[in-house]
Amino acid sequence: MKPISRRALITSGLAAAGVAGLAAADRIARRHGLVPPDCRGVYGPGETLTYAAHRLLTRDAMAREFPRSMISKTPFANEVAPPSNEFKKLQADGFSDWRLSIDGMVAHPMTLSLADLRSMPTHSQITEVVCEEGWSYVAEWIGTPLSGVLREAGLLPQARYLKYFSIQPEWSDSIDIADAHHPQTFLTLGMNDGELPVGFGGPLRLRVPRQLGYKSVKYITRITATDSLKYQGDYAWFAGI
Ligand SMILES: Nc1nc2c(c(=O)[nH]1)N[C@H]1C(S)=C(S)[C@@H](COP(=O)(O)O)O[C@H]1N2
Ligand SMILES: [Mo]
Repeated sequence: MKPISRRALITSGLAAAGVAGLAAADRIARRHGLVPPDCRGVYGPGETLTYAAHRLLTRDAMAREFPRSMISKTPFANEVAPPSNEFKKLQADGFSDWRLSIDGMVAHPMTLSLADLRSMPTHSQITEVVCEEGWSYVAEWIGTPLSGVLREAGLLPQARYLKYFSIQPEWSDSIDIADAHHPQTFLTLGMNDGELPVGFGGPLRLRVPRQLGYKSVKYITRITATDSLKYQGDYAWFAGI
């Protein structure tokens, strides 16, 4: 056999196996309810395979935590749009009027101030923010695990996703209930032993260290629990790392 035709044979064989594999994976994922909201379209089967594999294999795995000595000296804050007048007014009042509302599929919808959140159990983690553009930094994040807040709100068993909203309207996103309950998913109020700087999402940021940086949305104002989701983002909905 000439090398060229041999290579063609292997390539087409792999391609056929790949397609059969993705289709088979898609069927299995559907049977087990492991289908992400962006399962349609050209990348849909690939997204489904990634999501189903993560949920089956690494659902409870922890994001890597670092020693204090590895905290980045000059963490790189992603550029954000200039703050709105609404944000500036809240900032001028020391964020005393900042509120986080929790609604949707919960037994007790709540509206929490930053003081309310500070009175909840406080934890810290030293984890990495990994941007899809290829840069990252390590910082200490201080806050309260989202799972405790969801317990207080009485998250209903039929809820499958949480949508979360920023004071920057274009930065809403969503996670599944596994990540919502993950012990490292924090409502973050502090960073590196101090307040959470505005550049890094202060006064309130959702840290989702099991996923890429874009899921860690800054300036969180609302979380709503739902059983269905349409996803129209530019990036993959599930960005597990
Ligand atoms: N509200 C809001 N959240 C955001 C962003 C943003 O521009 N606005 N950028 C996202 C992206 S793409 C990344 S990689 C991280 C960057 O985090 P950093 O600014 O702390 O570096 O925040 C994410 N959360
Ligand atoms: Mo990013």
